[in-house]
Amino acid sequence: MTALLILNGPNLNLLGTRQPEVYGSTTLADIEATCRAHAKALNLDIGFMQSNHEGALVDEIHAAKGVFGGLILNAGAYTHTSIALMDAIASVELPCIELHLSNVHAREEFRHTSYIAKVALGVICGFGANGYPLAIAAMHTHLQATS
Ligand code: DHK
Repeated sequence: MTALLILNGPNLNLLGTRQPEVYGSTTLADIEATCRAHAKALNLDIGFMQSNHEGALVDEIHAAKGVFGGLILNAGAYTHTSIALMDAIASVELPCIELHLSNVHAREEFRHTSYIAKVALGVICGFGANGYPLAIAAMHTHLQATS
């Protein structure tokens, strides 16, 4: 299946104006456009969504099964708290890349814990908006290798 779902969690709708010194000045709409261009070049279909609500993200992960071959998830602060998201990813058995704009390991201690990493193929963080195309490339390579 050559489609992947890019999910964005709480406060990522504010990218562009939210703490630009941490998250950069690229908006989520800009990131989506970049993702779509990169995916098209790789002949991949993508879904792209953002929600501030944990349950909505869980619902999207459930709905991804059978539709998408992989997930790229920037769960925002839910990364550090959400057993529900971890369980959802484990339940659908889709490969998942955990993504962050900032280098969470160079930040506060509470950002060093990730429930998502426990069920993720790998983690990309610290490369700003460029992490999204990096994650698409990594998932593309993984899906090709496993199909
Ligand atoms: C985004 C958030 O909203 C934070 O809660 C995470 C992540 C880091 C990011 O860097 O993309 O701790």
